[in-house]
Amino acid sequence: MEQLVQQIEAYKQEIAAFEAATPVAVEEFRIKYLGTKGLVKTVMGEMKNVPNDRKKEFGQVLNEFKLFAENKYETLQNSHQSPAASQEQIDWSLPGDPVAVGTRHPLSIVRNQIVSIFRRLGFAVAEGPEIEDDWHNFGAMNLPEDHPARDMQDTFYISQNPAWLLRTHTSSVQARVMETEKPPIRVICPGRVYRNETISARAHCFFHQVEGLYIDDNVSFADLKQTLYFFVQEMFGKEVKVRFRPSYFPFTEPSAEMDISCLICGGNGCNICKHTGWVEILGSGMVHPKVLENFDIDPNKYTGFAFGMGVERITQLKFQVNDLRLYSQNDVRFLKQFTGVI
Ligand code: 2NL
Repeated sequence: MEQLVQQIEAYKQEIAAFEAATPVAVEEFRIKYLGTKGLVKTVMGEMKNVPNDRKKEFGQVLNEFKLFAENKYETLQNSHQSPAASQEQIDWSLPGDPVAVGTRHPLSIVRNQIVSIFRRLGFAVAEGPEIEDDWHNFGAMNLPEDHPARDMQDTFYISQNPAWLLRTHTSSVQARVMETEKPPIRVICPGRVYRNETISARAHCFFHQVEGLYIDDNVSFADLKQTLYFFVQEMFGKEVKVRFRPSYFPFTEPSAEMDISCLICGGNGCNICKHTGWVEILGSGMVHPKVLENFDIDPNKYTGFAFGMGVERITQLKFQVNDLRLYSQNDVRFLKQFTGVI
């Protein structure tokens, strides 16, 4: 028994001196001392050879030995769990996980292009609320009380308070600009607008507009034509032809709609231009004197032109999107086609 105790003491010294440079060495320690065939188990097996009256005393020695080995094992393990040690396990040469980058929505692409063309001409960008009152959306724009656009059938009114509505055009934003600023005014207003329409390939209950307004002394219809002609050339190319047709809007007088030569068939006639060779892209006109007066802008001193275009329409012509519903369905097969387009 004395010999056994001496042997255990020697093992303890061996354990105390044990050093592990790698996690593999730590595991070797566990197998050698604490494994099922390890030294601690072997020494414990000696208990049966110890005389009964000394079993208690030897039991204590064994317990202490076991604890000593276990503590050492824990210390070795901890020394290999430090951040420095765990970093050794990372293979820095492995390829990274791919990160999926989204694509810009076609309407955002085209809206940004429109905005950047007008910014180059000195137009500032203005935005405003989508929930409006009757005055900013209709009244200030010279829409009479009995105009069909004011009808419950055509406009979304807020049910809790019918004095509020969802704007039907971004003219309401220009109204707010005229309310707070003096001429010269030169702004474009991009934004979402709402109309109570049954959803189909050609109609939707919301769509996007860019409207423009330029008020100063001596602003003429020639300025309107040249500004919009420049826009078309920048947007669709130098070879595109334009024409203006007389039209009517309550907020402009005179009013004109602008057509461009069909991009699809080059003017020879196709489905898009209904075999006319021309497609309509925007409405415009000289700001109605009543609209100017609504904001205390003297129509004898100042004149202005305004225009409005649908972003969906311009996008349809640029990218041949022929169903309005595609814009809001968020089908990735559609959206992915604009990968890489800025
Ligand atoms: C269209 C036609 C138009 C305007 C919008 C406007 C704004 C003010 C004063 C006068 Cl503040 N007019 N906007 C003028 C003519 C036409 O839009 O077909 N839009 C899609």
